[in-house]
Amino acid sequence: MKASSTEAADLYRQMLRIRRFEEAILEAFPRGLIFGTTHTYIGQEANAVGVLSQRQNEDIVISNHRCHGHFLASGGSMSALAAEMMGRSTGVCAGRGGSQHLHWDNFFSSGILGGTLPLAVGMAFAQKAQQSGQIVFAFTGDGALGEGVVYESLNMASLWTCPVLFVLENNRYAQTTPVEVNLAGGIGERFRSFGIPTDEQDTTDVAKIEACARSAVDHVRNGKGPYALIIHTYRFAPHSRGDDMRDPAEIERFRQRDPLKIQATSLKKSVLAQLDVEVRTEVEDAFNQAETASMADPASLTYPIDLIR
Ligand SMILES: Cc1ncc(C[n+]2csc(CCOP(=O)(O)OP(=O)(O)O)c2C)c(N)n1
Ligand SMILES: [Mg+2]
Repeated sequence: MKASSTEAADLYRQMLRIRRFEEAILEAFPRGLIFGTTHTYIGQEANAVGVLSQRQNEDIVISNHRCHGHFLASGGSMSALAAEMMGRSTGVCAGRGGSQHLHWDNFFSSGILGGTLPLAVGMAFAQKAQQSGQIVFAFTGDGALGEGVVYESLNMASLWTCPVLFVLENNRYAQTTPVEVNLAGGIGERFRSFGIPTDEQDTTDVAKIEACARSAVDHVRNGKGPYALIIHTYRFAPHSRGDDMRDPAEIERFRQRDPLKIQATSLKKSVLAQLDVEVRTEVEDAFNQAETASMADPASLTYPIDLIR
């Protein structure tokens, strides 16, 4: 089924929002505006946007350290995300979580590699028990496949027919380690050995990812149990901010399949120009709002300690 021009433009707009937001984050760092570290989603935008186009309002999304794209594609507020990273009281978690630790509505992220999968499976099991009809989208990277807890989670997800879609974003590196150096066998086999069906795609075409996500989500939503969508992708920016040991020629080669460039080919120049202005304005406004907000109140951090006492 071919997307209408409005749908095609919306997919592009959502990817552009993530791209421009992440670029602004990288620019804000040297200005001393951001606390902690950050992992940008530049180059991987088609995954979040394509997959989460199939999300229904009450569905749950669980993400990892590279979570900004997933958050924005889930409908999260751009200004609250910028504020969170600047430690402001108006941030997603009132400025206490930073780049990696977000909780808003049914969106959760954590920087503990692999640790998000048992959470995802537990939440999916709860949805099944409550017959809520909600499903869980669990985004994870290739590097997390080195964590043992991932396999306990896959086992339980399959055994208990949990409504969870695993989205494995293989950007071919875990920090600076190429996937070939730390992963024996294949990625798909790891899921299939637990009886979890897979779809494996090497693409940055958002329309294609959306179509694959549609069948994957159909499977999960219809009570058939977990499913894994494995997407071979690439990040254009460093792992976090400056740690890049990849061959520049390799990065350049992958830039030829920039998801934004691919999607732009199906849109008119006038539409692209209009979206460019709209998104630039949105990002500028988001950063201005965040920058002028009050800092997080350190006193609010004592809340969990009081609870223990
Ligand atoms: C349990 C744990 N070990 C180590 C780290 C440090 N760490 C942060 S990101 C990362 C690599 C992640 O690689 P991958 O899962 O492929 O995600 P990508 O960064 O490529 O998106 C590591 C080792 C961590 N956050 N958590
Ligand atoms: Mg990776």
